[in-house]
Amino acid sequence: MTAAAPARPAGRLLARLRERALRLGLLPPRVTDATLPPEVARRLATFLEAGMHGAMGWLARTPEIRSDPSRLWPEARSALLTGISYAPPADPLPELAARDRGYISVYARNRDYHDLLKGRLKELAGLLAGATGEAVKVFVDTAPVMEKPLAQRAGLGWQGKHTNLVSRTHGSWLFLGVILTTAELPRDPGERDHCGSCRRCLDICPTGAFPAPYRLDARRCISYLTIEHPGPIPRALRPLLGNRIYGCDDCLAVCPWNKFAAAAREIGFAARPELVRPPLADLARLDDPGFRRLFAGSPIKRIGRDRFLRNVLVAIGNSGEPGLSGVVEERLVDPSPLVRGAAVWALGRLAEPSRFASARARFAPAETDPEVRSEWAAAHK
Ligand code: B12
Ligand code: SF4
Ligand code: SF4
Repeated sequence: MTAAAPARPAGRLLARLRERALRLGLLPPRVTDATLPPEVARRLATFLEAGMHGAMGWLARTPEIRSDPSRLWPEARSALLTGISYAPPADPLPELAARDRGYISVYARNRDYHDLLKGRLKELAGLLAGATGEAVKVFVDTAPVMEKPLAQRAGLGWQGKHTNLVSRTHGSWLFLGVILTTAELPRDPGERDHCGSCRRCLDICPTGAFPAPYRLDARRCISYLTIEHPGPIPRALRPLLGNRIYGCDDCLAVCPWNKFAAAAREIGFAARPELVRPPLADLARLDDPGFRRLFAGSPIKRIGRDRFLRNVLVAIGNSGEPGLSGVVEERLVDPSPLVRGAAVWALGRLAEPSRFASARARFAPAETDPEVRSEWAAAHK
Protein backbone atom coordinates (compact mmCIF):
# COMPACT_ATOMS: atom_id res chain seq x y z
CA MET A 1 0.00 0.00 0.00
CA THR A 2 1.57 3.38 -0.94
CA ALA A 3 0.33 6.93 -1.42
CA ALA A 4 2.13 10.14 -2.21
CA ALA A 5 1.61 13.08 0.15
CA PRO A 6 3.75 15.64 1.92
CA ALA A 7 5.53 14.45 5.05
CA ARG A 8 4.21 15.83 8.35
CA PRO A 9 6.05 16.30 11.63
CA ALA A 10 6.26 12.84 13.23
CA GLY A 11 4.84 13.97 16.59
CA ARG A 12 1.60 15.20 15.06
CA LEU A 13 1.31 12.14 12.86
CA LEU A 14 1.76 9.78 15.80
CA ALA A 15 -0.84 11.70 17.78
CA ARG A 16 -3.29 11.28 14.89
CA LEU A 17 -2.48 7.57 14.62
CA ARG A 18 -3.07 7.10 18.34
CA GLU A 19 -6.33 8.96 18.20
CA ARG A 20 -7.53 6.91 15.20
CA ALA A 21 -6.42 3.67 16.89
CA LEU A 22 -8.48 4.51 19.96
CA ARG A 23 -11.51 5.22 17.79
CA LEU A 24 -11.00 1.83 16.13
CA GLY A 25 -10.92 0.16 19.56
CA LEU A 26 -7.17 -0.55 19.28
CA LEU A 27 -4.39 0.14 21.73
CA PRO A 28 -2.44 3.30 20.85
CA PRO A 29 0.33 2.09 18.53
CA ARG A 30 3.92 2.18 19.74
CA VAL A 31 6.98 2.32 17.55
CA THR A 32 10.15 0.26 17.48
CA ASP A 33 12.89 -0.85 15.06
CA ALA A 34 11.94 -3.22 12.27
CA THR A 35 14.54 -5.65 13.64
CA LEU A 36 14.87 -7.90 16.69
CA PRO A 37 17.88 -8.49 18.97
CA PRO A 38 20.01 -11.62 18.25
CA GLU A 39 18.84 -13.48 21.39
CA VAL A 40 15.37 -13.80 19.81
CA ALA A 41 16.84 -15.76 16.89
CA ARG A 42 18.85 -17.92 19.32
CA ARG A 43 15.77 -18.69 21.40
CA LEU A 44 13.69 -19.52 18.36
CA ALA A 45 16.49 -21.85 17.17
CA THR A 46 16.59 -23.60 20.57
CA PHE A 47 12.81 -24.08 20.45
CA LEU A 48 12.92 -25.50 16.92
CA GLU A 49 15.98 -27.71 17.49
CA ALA A 50 14.20 -29.34 20.43
CA GLY A 51 11.22 -30.02 18.14
CA MET A 52 8.93 -28.06 20.46
CA HIS A 53 6.93 -26.77 17.52
CA GLY A 54 5.53 -30.27 16.92
CA ALA A 55 3.66 -30.49 13.62
CA MET A 56 3.75 -26.70 13.00
CA GLY A 57 6.31 -27.11 10.20
CA TRP A 58 5.57 -23.57 8.96
CA LEU A 59 7.23 -22.20 12.15
CA ALA A 60 10.52 -23.87 11.18
CA ARG A 61 10.46 -22.94 7.51
CA THR A 62 12.26 -19.57 7.48
CA PRO A 63 13.56 -18.93 11.02
CA GLU A 64 16.08 -16.31 9.84
CA ILE A 65 13.22 -14.24 8.37
CA ARG A 66 10.83 -14.90 11.27
CA SER A 67 13.31 -13.63 13.81
CA ASP A 68 14.25 -10.50 11.85
CA PRO A 69 11.51 -8.47 10.12
CA SER A 70 14.14 -6.55 8.15
CA ARG A 71 14.88 -9.79 6.27
CA LEU A 72 11.20 -10.15 5.44
CA TRP A 73 11.14 -6.61 4.10
CA PRO A 74 14.60 -5.00 3.84
CA GLU A 75 13.19 -1.51 3.15
CA ALA A 76 11.19 -1.47 6.42
CA ARG A 77 12.51 1.16 8.85
CA SER A 78 9.96 1.11 11.69
CA ALA A 79 7.46 -1.27 13.25
CA LEU A 80 4.24 -0.04 14.83
CA LEU A 81 2.75 -2.38 17.38
CA THR A 82 -0.83 -2.34 18.51
CA GLY A 83 -3.36 -4.78 19.89
CA ILE A 84 -6.95 -5.25 20.90
CA SER A 85 -8.35 -6.50 24.18
CA TYR A 86 -10.59 -9.55 24.35
CA ALA A 87 -10.77 -9.61 28.15
CA PRO A 88 -13.82 -11.59 29.33
CA PRO A 89 -16.23 -9.96 31.81
CA ALA A 90 -15.42 -12.60 34.46
CA ASP A 91 -12.87 -15.31 35.19
CA PRO A 92 -13.75 -18.11 32.71
CA LEU A 93 -12.01 -20.94 34.60
CA PRO A 94 -15.00 -21.92 36.81
CA GLU A 95 -16.67 -23.05 33.56
CA LEU A 96 -14.24 -25.98 33.49
CA ALA A 97 -16.21 -27.59 36.31
CA ALA A 98 -19.19 -28.49 34.07
CA ARG A 99 -17.76 -31.78 32.79
CA ASP A 100 -20.56 -32.66 30.38
CA ARG A 101 -20.05 -29.26 28.70
CA GLY A 102 -17.22 -28.18 26.43
CA TYR A 103 -14.82 -25.35 27.21
CA ILE A 104 -14.02 -23.12 24.22
CA SER A 105 -11.20 -20.66 24.73
CA VAL A 106 -12.34 -17.07 25.30
CA TYR A 107 -10.60 -15.92 22.14
CA ALA A 108 -12.75 -18.17 19.94
CA ARG A 109 -16.24 -17.48 21.25
CA ASN A 110 -17.21 -15.09 18.49
CA ARG A 111 -15.50 -13.58 15.45
CA ASP A 112 -12.12 -14.57 14.07
CA TYR A 113 -9.70 -11.97 15.43
CA HIS A 114 -7.48 -12.17 12.34
CA ASP A 115 -10.23 -10.69 10.15
CA LEU A 116 -11.37 -8.10 12.66
CA LEU A 117 -7.92 -6.83 13.63
CA LYS A 118 -6.51 -6.90 10.11
CA GLY A 119 -9.29 -4.66 8.78
CA ARG A 120 -8.60 -2.06 11.44
CA LEU A 121 -4.84 -2.28 11.03
CA LYS A 122 -5.27 -1.59 7.34
CA GLU A 123 -7.25 1.53 8.14
CA LEU A 124 -4.52 2.73 10.49
CA ALA A 125 -1.82 1.86 7.97
CA GLY A 126 -3.75 3.74 5.28
CA LEU A 127 -3.63 6.87 7.41
CA LEU A 128 0.12 6.45 7.88
CA ALA A 129 0.73 5.84 4.17
CA GLY A 130 -1.45 8.77 3.17
CA ALA A 131 0.28 11.18 5.54
CA THR A 132 3.86 10.17 4.75
CA GLY A 133 3.85 8.78 1.22
CA GLU A 134 5.75 5.80 2.63
CA ALA A 135 4.98 2.11 2.09
CA VAL A 136 3.21 0.02 4.76
CA LYS A 137 2.40 -3.67 5.36
CA VAL A 138 0.13 -5.12 8.04
CA PHE A 139 0.48 -8.43 9.89
CA VAL A 140 -1.78 -10.36 12.27
CA ASP A 141 -0.42 -13.79 12.97
CA THR A 142 -0.31 -14.78 9.30
CA ALA A 143 3.26 -13.99 8.18
CA PRO A 144 6.63 -15.09 9.58
CA VAL A 145 6.88 -12.22 12.07
CA MET A 146 7.51 -12.70 15.81
CA GLU A 147 4.88 -10.39 17.17
CA LYS A 148 5.48 -10.82 20.92
CA PRO A 149 9.16 -9.82 21.09
CA LEU A 150 8.44 -6.90 18.77
CA ALA A 151 5.58 -5.79 21.03
CA GLN A 152 7.83 -5.96 24.08
CA ARG A 153 10.45 -3.92 22.29
CA ALA A 154 7.84 -1.30 21.43
CA GLY A 155 6.73 -1.17 25.07
CA LEU A 156 3.21 -2.59 24.67
CA GLY A 157 3.95 -5.06 27.46
CA TRP A 158 6.40 -7.85 28.30
CA GLN A 159 6.60 -11.55 27.51
CA GLY A 160 5.50 -13.17 30.73
CA LYS A 161 6.59 -16.56 32.03
CA HIS A 162 3.70 -18.09 30.04
CA THR A 163 5.47 -16.59 26.96
CA ASN A 164 2.56 -14.34 25.97
CA LEU A 165 2.60 -10.58 26.09
CA VAL A 166 1.24 -9.12 29.34
CA SER A 167 0.22 -5.49 29.54
CA ARG A 168 0.10 -3.48 32.73
CA THR A 169 -3.28 -2.12 31.66
CA HIS A 170 -4.87 -5.05 29.79
CA GLY A 171 -3.32 -8.09 31.48
CA SER A 172 -2.92 -11.22 29.31
CA TRP A 173 -6.09 -10.86 27.18
CA LEU A 174 -4.65 -9.14 24.12
CA PHE A 175 -4.34 -9.89 20.44
CA LEU A 176 -1.37 -8.29 18.70
CA GLY A 177 -1.02 -6.60 15.32
CA VAL A 178 2.01 -5.19 13.49
CA ILE A 179 2.45 -2.49 10.85
CA LEU A 180 5.82 -2.39 9.13
CA THR A 181 6.66 0.78 7.26
CA THR A 182 9.47 2.37 5.29
CA ALA A 183 8.81 5.55 7.32
CA GLU A 184 11.46 6.47 9.88
CA LEU A 185 9.50 7.23 13.08
CA PRO A 186 10.66 8.13 16.59
CA ARG A 187 10.99 5.02 18.83
CA ASP A 188 9.08 4.39 22.03
CA PRO A 189 10.85 2.85 25.02
CA GLY A 190 10.47 -0.92 25.52
CA GLU A 191 8.80 -2.55 28.54
CA ARG A 192 10.62 -4.50 31.24
CA ASP A 193 9.55 -7.76 32.89
CA HIS A 194 7.05 -7.38 35.74
CA CYS A 195 6.55 -11.09 36.58
CA GLY A 196 8.78 -10.94 39.64
CA SER A 197 8.57 -14.09 41.76
CA CYS A 198 5.07 -14.98 40.52
CA ARG A 199 4.73 -18.38 38.84
CA ARG A 200 0.97 -18.88 38.80
CA CYS A 201 0.81 -19.54 35.06
CA LEU A 202 3.53 -22.18 35.28
CA ASP A 203 1.90 -23.98 38.18
CA ILE A 204 -1.62 -24.14 36.78
CA CYS A 205 -0.77 -25.60 33.36
CA PRO A 206 -2.72 -28.91 33.23
CA THR A 207 -0.19 -30.64 30.96
CA GLY A 208 3.10 -29.31 32.35
CA ALA A 209 3.86 -27.56 29.06
CA PHE A 210 6.50 -25.19 30.49
CA PRO A 211 9.92 -26.88 30.70
CA ALA A 212 11.16 -23.62 32.29
CA PRO A 213 9.80 -20.11 32.86
CA TYR A 214 9.47 -18.20 29.54
CA ARG A 215 9.71 -21.44 27.54
CA LEU A 216 6.78 -23.40 26.14
CA ASP A 217 6.86 -26.91 24.71
CA ALA A 218 3.99 -26.51 22.25
CA ARG A 219 3.69 -30.29 21.88
CA ARG A 220 2.23 -30.44 25.38
CA CYS A 221 0.11 -27.28 25.16
CA ILE A 222 -3.65 -27.90 24.93
CA SER A 223 -3.97 -24.99 22.54
CA TYR A 224 -1.60 -26.78 20.15
CA LEU A 225 -3.14 -30.20 20.75
CA THR A 226 -6.73 -29.08 20.12
CA ILE A 227 -6.06 -26.61 17.26
CA GLU A 228 -2.81 -27.33 15.43
CA HIS A 229 -2.14 -31.02 16.01
CA PRO A 230 -3.48 -32.96 13.02
CA GLY A 231 -3.67 -36.61 14.13
CA PRO A 232 -4.87 -38.45 17.21
CA ILE A 233 -3.98 -36.63 20.44
CA PRO A 234 -1.21 -38.58 22.25
CA ARG A 235 -2.89 -41.05 24.64
CA ALA A 236 -0.96 -39.95 27.73
CA LEU A 237 -2.12 -36.35 27.31
CA ARG A 238 -5.81 -37.02 26.62
CA PRO A 239 -6.90 -37.27 30.27
CA LEU A 240 -5.18 -33.95 31.00
CA LEU A 241 -7.30 -32.02 28.49
CA GLY A 242 -10.42 -32.25 30.68
CA ASN A 243 -13.27 -30.60 28.77
CA ARG A 244 -11.11 -28.10 26.83
CA ILE A 245 -12.25 -28.62 23.25
CA TYR A 246 -10.69 -25.60 21.51
CA GLY A 247 -7.68 -23.77 22.95
CA CYS A 248 -6.91 -23.22 26.61
CA ASP A 249 -6.94 -20.17 28.86
CA ASP A 250 -5.59 -21.45 32.16
CA CYS A 251 -2.19 -19.75 32.10
CA LEU A 252 -3.68 -16.47 30.87
CA ALA A 253 -6.61 -16.44 33.29
CA VAL A 254 -4.55 -16.78 36.47
CA CYS A 255 -2.24 -13.85 35.68
CA PRO A 256 -2.56 -11.27 38.47
CA TRP A 257 -2.12 -8.44 35.98
CA ASN A 258 -5.62 -9.20 34.64
CA LYS A 259 -7.06 -7.34 37.60
CA PHE A 260 -6.25 -4.10 35.78
CA ALA A 261 -8.05 -5.27 32.61
CA ALA A 262 -11.52 -3.91 31.92
CA ALA A 263 -13.84 -6.26 29.99
CA ALA A 264 -13.34 -5.90 26.22
CA ARG A 265 -15.62 -3.33 24.58
CA GLU A 266 -15.35 -4.97 21.18
CA ILE A 267 -18.76 -6.42 20.38
CA GLY A 268 -17.16 -8.86 17.90
CA PHE A 269 -15.48 -10.60 20.85
CA ALA A 270 -18.53 -10.78 23.15
CA ALA A 271 -19.18 -14.49 23.70
CA ARG A 272 -21.94 -16.05 21.63
CA PRO A 273 -24.11 -17.75 24.27
CA GLU A 274 -24.19 -21.07 22.38
CA LEU A 275 -20.37 -21.22 22.56
CA VAL A 276 -20.23 -20.93 26.34
CA ARG A 277 -20.52 -24.33 28.04
CA PRO A 278 -22.04 -26.05 24.97
CA PRO A 279 -23.38 -29.56 25.75
CA LEU A 280 -20.81 -32.11 24.54
CA ALA A 281 -23.58 -34.47 23.42
CA ASP A 282 -24.90 -31.88 20.94
CA LEU A 283 -21.43 -31.14 19.55
CA ALA A 284 -20.67 -34.85 19.07
CA ARG A 285 -23.64 -35.08 16.69
CA LEU A 286 -22.47 -32.28 14.36
CA ASP A 287 -22.17 -33.26 10.73
CA ASP A 288 -20.12 -31.17 8.30
CA PRO A 289 -22.88 -28.71 7.28
CA GLY A 290 -23.95 -28.33 10.93
CA PHE A 291 -20.36 -27.63 11.96
CA ARG A 292 -19.95 -25.02 9.24
CA ARG A 293 -23.19 -23.33 10.20
CA LEU A 294 -22.37 -23.19 13.90
CA PHE A 295 -18.86 -21.87 13.34
CA ALA A 296 -19.35 -19.51 10.38
CA GLY A 297 -17.07 -16.48 10.93
CA SER A 298 -15.40 -18.19 13.90
CA PRO A 299 -11.73 -19.25 14.08
CA ILE A 300 -12.96 -22.75 15.01
CA LYS A 301 -14.13 -23.32 11.44
CA ARG A 302 -10.47 -23.45 10.40
CA ILE A 303 -9.78 -26.79 12.12
CA GLY A 304 -12.64 -28.57 10.36
CA ARG A 305 -15.36 -30.83 11.68
CA ASP A 306 -13.27 -34.00 12.14
CA ARG A 307 -10.54 -32.45 14.28
CA PHE A 308 -13.18 -30.64 16.32
CA LEU A 309 -15.12 -33.84 16.93
CA ARG A 310 -11.88 -35.59 17.95
CA ASN A 311 -11.56 -32.95 20.68
CA VAL A 312 -15.21 -33.28 21.71
CA LEU A 313 -14.88 -37.07 22.04
CA VAL A 314 -11.74 -36.76 24.17
CA ALA A 315 -13.67 -34.36 26.42
CA ILE A 316 -16.56 -36.84 26.62
CA GLY A 317 -14.06 -39.54 27.56
CA ASN A 318 -12.93 -37.26 30.40
CA SER A 319 -16.46 -36.39 31.52
CA GLY A 320 -17.00 -39.34 33.86
CA GLU A 321 -20.58 -39.49 32.51
CA PRO A 322 -21.47 -43.07 31.44
CA GLY A 323 -24.74 -41.59 30.19
CA LEU A 324 -22.81 -40.18 27.23
CA SER A 325 -21.86 -43.69 26.03
CA GLY A 326 -24.75 -43.75 23.55
CA VAL A 327 -23.65 -40.62 21.72
CA VAL A 328 -20.10 -42.01 21.60
CA GLU A 329 -21.31 -45.29 20.09
CA GLU A 330 -22.95 -43.35 17.25
CA ARG A 331 -19.47 -42.10 16.27
CA LEU A 332 -17.91 -45.60 16.10
CA VAL A 333 -19.15 -45.72 12.50
CA ASP A 334 -18.18 -42.15 11.63
CA PRO A 335 -16.66 -41.77 8.14
CA SER A 336 -13.56 -40.10 9.66
CA PRO A 337 -10.97 -42.47 11.18
CA LEU A 338 -9.81 -39.59 13.42
CA VAL A 339 -13.30 -39.40 14.91
CA ARG A 340 -13.76 -43.18 15.13
CA GLY A 341 -10.45 -43.55 16.97
CA ALA A 342 -11.36 -40.88 19.52
CA ALA A 343 -14.77 -42.54 19.97
CA VAL A 344 -13.14 -45.87 20.77
CA TRP A 345 -10.99 -44.18 23.42
CA ALA A 346 -13.95 -42.33 24.92
CA LEU A 347 -16.06 -45.48 25.07
CA GLY A 348 -13.22 -47.33 26.76
CA ARG A 349 -13.20 -44.64 29.46
CA LEU A 350 -16.95 -44.41 30.00
CA ALA A 351 -18.81 -47.60 29.22
CA GLU A 352 -19.39 -50.59 31.48
CA PRO A 353 -16.95 -53.42 30.56
CA SER A 354 -19.73 -55.57 29.07
CA ARG A 355 -21.03 -52.68 26.91
CA PHE A 356 -17.52 -51.93 25.67
CA ALA A 357 -16.86 -55.62 24.94
CA SER A 358 -19.99 -55.94 22.84
CA ALA A 359 -19.14 -52.76 20.88
CA ARG A 360 -15.66 -54.12 20.24
CA ALA A 361 -17.05 -57.48 19.08
CA ARG A 362 -19.40 -55.67 16.71
CA PHE A 363 -17.13 -52.98 15.20
CA ALA A 364 -13.45 -53.87 15.68
CA PRO A 365 -13.25 -56.84 13.26
CA ALA A 366 -14.47 -54.74 10.32
CA GLU A 367 -12.15 -51.79 11.07
CA THR A 368 -9.57 -51.24 8.34
CA ASP A 369 -7.79 -48.08 9.51
CA PRO A 370 -4.54 -48.96 11.34
CA GLU A 371 -4.84 -46.05 13.83
CA VAL A 372 -8.39 -47.02 14.80
CA ARG A 373 -7.39 -50.68 15.04
CA SER A 374 -4.64 -49.68 17.46
CA GLU A 375 -7.21 -47.74 19.54
CA TRP A 376 -9.35 -50.88 19.82
CA ALA A 377 -6.29 -52.91 20.76
CA ALA A 378 -5.14 -50.39 23.38
CA ALA A 379 -8.51 -49.85 25.06
CA HIS A 380 -8.65 -52.05 28.18
CA LYS A 381 -11.91 -53.60 29.36
C1 B12 B 1 2.94 -20.56 17.06
C2 B12 B 1 1.95 -19.84 17.92
C3 B12 B 1 1.29 -20.57 18.91
C4 B12 B 1 1.71 -21.98 19.30
C5 B12 B 1 3.03 -21.88 20.10
C6 B12 B 1 2.97 -20.80 21.20
C7 B12 B 1 4.30 -20.24 21.63
N1 B12 B 1 4.34 -19.74 22.85
O1 B12 B 1 5.25 -20.25 20.87
C8 B12 B 1 0.48 -22.48 20.09
C9 B12 B 1 -0.46 -23.21 19.15
C10 B12 B 1 0.77 -23.40 21.28
C11 B12 B 1 -0.15 -21.16 20.51
C12 B12 B 1 -1.01 -21.04 21.58
C13 B12 B 1 -1.59 -19.85 21.98
N2 B12 B 1 -1.58 -18.68 21.29
CO1 B12 B 1 -0.48 -18.39 19.77
N3 B12 B 1 0.74 -17.85 18.32
C14 B12 B 1 1.68 -18.47 17.71
C15 B12 B 1 2.39 -17.53 16.72
C16 B12 B 1 1.85 -17.81 15.32
C17 B12 B 1 3.92 -17.59 16.70
C18 B12 B 1 4.58 -17.61 18.10
C19 B12 B 1 6.04 -17.90 18.01
O2 B12 B 1 6.77 -17.24 17.30
N4 B12 B 1 6.51 -18.96 18.74
C20 B12 B 1 7.87 -19.39 18.74
C21 B12 B 1 8.49 -19.14 20.11
C22 B12 B 1 9.93 -19.66 20.19
O3 B12 B 1 8.51 -17.75 20.26
P1 B12 B 1 8.04 -16.99 21.57
O4 B12 B 1 6.78 -17.61 22.09
O5 B12 B 1 8.07 -15.53 21.31
O6 B12 B 1 9.23 -17.47 22.51
C23 B12 B 1 9.96 -16.56 23.23
C24 B12 B 1 10.13 -16.98 24.67
O7 B12 B 1 10.11 -18.37 24.72
C25 B12 B 1 11.40 -16.30 24.99
N5 B12 B 1 12.38 -17.06 25.77
C26 B12 B 1 12.87 -18.27 25.53
N6 B12 B 1 13.77 -18.59 26.47
C27 B12 B 1 13.84 -17.55 27.32
C28 B12 B 1 14.59 -17.37 28.44
C29 B12 B 1 14.45 -16.15 29.13
C30 B12 B 1 15.26 -15.96 30.33
C31 B12 B 1 13.56 -15.15 28.68
C32 B12 B 1 13.39 -13.86 29.39
C33 B12 B 1 12.79 -15.39 27.53
C34 B12 B 1 12.95 -16.57 26.87
O8 B12 B 1 12.09 -15.95 23.80
C35 B12 B 1 11.41 -16.51 22.70
C36 B12 B 1 11.58 -15.58 21.52
O9 B12 B 1 11.04 -14.31 21.78
C37 B12 B 1 1.92 -16.11 17.25
C38 B12 B 1 1.70 -15.03 16.19
C39 B12 B 1 3.01 -14.48 15.70
N7 B12 B 1 3.20 -14.49 14.41
O10 B12 B 1 3.85 -14.08 16.49
C40 B12 B 1 0.58 -16.45 17.99
C41 B12 B 1 0.29 -15.71 19.28
C42 B12 B 1 1.53 -15.76 20.12
N8 B12 B 1 -0.76 -16.54 19.97
C43 B12 B 1 -1.59 -15.88 20.61
C44 B12 B 1 -2.59 -16.46 21.44
C45 B12 B 1 -3.72 -15.57 21.90
C46 B12 B 1 -2.49 -17.81 21.84
C47 B12 B 1 -3.30 -18.52 22.94
C48 B12 B 1 -3.58 -17.68 24.16
C49 B12 B 1 -4.63 -19.05 22.32
C50 B12 B 1 -5.46 -19.90 23.25
N9 B12 B 1 -6.18 -19.30 24.20
O11 B12 B 1 -5.50 -21.10 23.13
C51 B12 B 1 -2.37 -19.72 23.27
C52 B12 B 1 -1.39 -19.40 24.42
C53 B12 B 1 -0.46 -20.53 24.78
C54 B12 B 1 0.84 -20.02 25.41
N10 B12 B 1 1.01 -20.10 26.71
O12 B12 B 1 1.71 -19.50 24.66
C55 B12 B 1 -1.36 -14.38 20.51
C56 B12 B 1 -0.73 -13.92 21.83
C57 B12 B 1 -1.04 -12.47 22.17
C58 B12 B 1 -0.24 -12.05 23.38
N11 B12 B 1 -0.86 -11.30 24.26
O13 B12 B 1 0.91 -12.38 23.51
C59 B12 B 1 -0.38 -14.28 19.26
C60 B12 B 1 0.67 -13.19 19.33
C61 B12 B 1 -1.30 -14.06 18.03
C62 B12 B 1 -1.80 -12.62 17.93
N12 B12 B 1 -1.53 -11.96 16.83
O14 B12 B 1 -2.40 -12.07 18.82
N13 B12 B 1 0.26 -20.13 19.70
S1 SF4 C 1 -2.57 -22.65 27.17
FE1 SF4 C 1 -3.10 -24.23 28.70
S2 SF4 C 1 -1.92 -26.05 28.15
FE2 SF4 C 1 -1.06 -24.30 27.01
S3 SF4 C 1 0.60 -23.58 28.31
FE3 SF4 C 1 -1.21 -22.37 28.90
S4 SF4 C 1 -2.12 -23.54 30.60
FE4 SF4 C 1 -0.67 -24.91 29.57
S1 SF4 D 1 0.95 -15.34 35.90
FE1 SF4 D 1 2.66 -14.37 36.99
S2 SF4 D 1 4.49 -15.31 36.08
FE2 SF4 D 1 2.77 -15.73 34.68
S3 SF4 D 1 2.83 -14.06 33.20
FE3 SF4 D 1 1.42 -13.41 34.83
S4 SF4 D 1 2.74 -12.26 36.27
FE4 SF4 D 1 4.09 -13.42 34.93
